[in-house]
Amino acid sequence: MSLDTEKRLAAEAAARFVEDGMLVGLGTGSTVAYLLPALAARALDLRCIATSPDTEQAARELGLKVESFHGTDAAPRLDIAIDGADQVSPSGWLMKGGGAAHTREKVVAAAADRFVVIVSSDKLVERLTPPVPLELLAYGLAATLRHIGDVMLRDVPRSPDGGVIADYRGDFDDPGELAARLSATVGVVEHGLFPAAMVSDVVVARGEQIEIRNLR
Ligand code: DER
Repeated sequence: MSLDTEKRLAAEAAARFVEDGMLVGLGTGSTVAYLLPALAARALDLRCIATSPDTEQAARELGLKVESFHGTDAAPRLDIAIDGADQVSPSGWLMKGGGAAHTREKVVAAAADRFVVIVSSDKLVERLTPPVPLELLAYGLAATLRHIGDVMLRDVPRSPDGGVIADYRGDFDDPGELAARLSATVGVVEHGLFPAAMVSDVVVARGEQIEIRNLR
């Protein structure tokens, strides 16, 4: 069974969590690319919030209704958000941001009543390891890089919000400790460490088997 098939099966299982009338957060990446047609196929009356221009375009092309999440007129909470991850630790901490969308992904996940993570079995790891994706403010970038230490700019376009994408490469044992340090570093807009407390369920496909881990 290929990893792509596992991604599709996990995405299809999570699409079944979505109910008529929901406001749904759509993540970004190759696993979410399988979620979008699975959601569209359910033909429910949904409103969606996209975490990247790519997801927004793909969702609209499938006939899903996508709303803006900018400004004070946007909905303050979502019923559910569904997204992939680069690594999932045994305790449910996530590493995200391989696709550089982690800031918007975290904002959407934090606004959702339920945050469902969909992964192929290769994403389950014994412990999270570097690199840790970062989004940095362009203003004062050199100073921010000096504060962070072992960091490398990623050769990708800026985020849709103008942030500079980089990766922290230092080793770490405790994701909570590193997350707190990065969050406290001036100039760091957001990092790719997502706490287990943010995650409601992890849907893992292993071959044809679907395992749903409920973390709440
Ligand atoms: O970049 C991201 O945060 C993606 O959501 C990533 O975590 C999962 O990407 P994938 O589904 O392409 O593996």
